[in-house]
Amino acid sequence: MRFSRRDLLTAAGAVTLAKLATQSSPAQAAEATVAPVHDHAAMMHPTEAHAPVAATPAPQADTRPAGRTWVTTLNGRSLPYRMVDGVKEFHLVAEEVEHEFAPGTKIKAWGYNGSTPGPTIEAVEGDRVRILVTNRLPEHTTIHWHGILLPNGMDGVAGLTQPPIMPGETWAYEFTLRQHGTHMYHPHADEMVQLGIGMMGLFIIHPRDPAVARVDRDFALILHNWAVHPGTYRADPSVMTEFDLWTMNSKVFPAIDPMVVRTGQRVRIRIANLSMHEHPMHLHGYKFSVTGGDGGRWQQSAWHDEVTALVGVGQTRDIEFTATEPGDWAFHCHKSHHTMNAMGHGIPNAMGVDQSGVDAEIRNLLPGYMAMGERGMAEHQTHTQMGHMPGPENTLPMMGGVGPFGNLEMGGMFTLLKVRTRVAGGYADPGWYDHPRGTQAYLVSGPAPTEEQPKEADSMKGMEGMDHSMLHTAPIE
Ligand SMILES: [Cu+2]
Repeated sequence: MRFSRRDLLTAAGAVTLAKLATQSSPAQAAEATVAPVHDHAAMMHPTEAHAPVAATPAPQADTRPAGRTWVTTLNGRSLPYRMVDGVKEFHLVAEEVEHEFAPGTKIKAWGYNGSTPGPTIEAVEGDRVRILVTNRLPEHTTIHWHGILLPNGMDGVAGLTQPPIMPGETWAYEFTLRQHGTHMYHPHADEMVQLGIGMMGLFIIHPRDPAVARVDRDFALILHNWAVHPGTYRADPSVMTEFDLWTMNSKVFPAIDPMVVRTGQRVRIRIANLSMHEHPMHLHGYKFSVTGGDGGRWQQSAWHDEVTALVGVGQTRDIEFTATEPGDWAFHCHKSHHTMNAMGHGIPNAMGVDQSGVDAEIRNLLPGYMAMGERGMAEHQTHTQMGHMPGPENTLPMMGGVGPFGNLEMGGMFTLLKVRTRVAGGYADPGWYDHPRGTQAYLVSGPAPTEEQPKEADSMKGMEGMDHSMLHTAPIE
């Protein structure tokens, strides 16, 4: 059965009336009577009316057919679609979500279909796609399809190419994909709030011919920054540059999925940046080719070898390499404060300051206080793990990862490329790399004992009963 535009609007009007009938408060009723269903009439698709849309997301099963390498979204998933009259129909629901950056910090964020970032949209060049967007937020929104070539009226800029999508409304965006590459989606309405607190997603368009730009493992992630002030449960959308958390797919190390690959495989990592800072993304152990950006895949003469790819704000970069050298290779932003979690901003610099005696006096006022920072900040993680100097609630330690040889002293934008000669089905995390004999750095000699050495014992004075063995036995998440 086909519906005309008038039928659709009448149906929508009927729904509004039915809702009205069930509402008891006059205020609610008044609000509902101004629901702008008819105001938007001119924005309905002018030629294609389709069946009225139920405000429920598409089926959850993976709908991607075999025959090509689809994207692995770190800590995420791809959005299922259904075929409707030859059109791939996706359904995004903009809504508030419970989000955990890593065990220890949870917030209420805004996202899509229950998560931030929203699920990855994957399609193929030449596809006609229809993306239904239901707004369950307390304010209006839109979605802009960042980098995608489409008719102007599908570009999703509130006030410019469409009225905003009001709470409770479902809108359709429909266009034919004329390119392939790594793209994004995000609101173009109240952006500082909506982007700032988690609304974003990846939109990956694959080449029509699966042999073109083929890889064996294809990873995708979005970089972002968050102002979750210590002890709070919502990101502060008014912050412009001083952020506390730096994330890949809204997670911080050690909660970011590792990228597991087998030796000999061709690997692509698609990096998108919807944060407010540039990120020089650095891969250890390999040089890679930068093969494309949000404008699509570059011709090969434009590729260049790098070990660090700068991903600008609002940009995407694709990097590719063949996995040759096994190991656990770090992949991280090279701005060192972006591999950290919330810090005590504004604390005086204690580097090189002899604090002996001071901490004992402060401890009289603040039991458990320990002076830190004199010889660097690595000791923060140690002290946090030992359970003293607890931070504010709902606040991850500044650094938190633990590896096979102790603390990694990392948080934020840091994860691992795990290359193995054999990998388990489903590319499950293989655990830590077992270094072949003779391929690891080794201890030659230690420091000669000096008068200065007993300092370590001094700084621990008054902290009796702490279990220092935790340093080496802390569980690995
Ligand atoms: Cu960075």
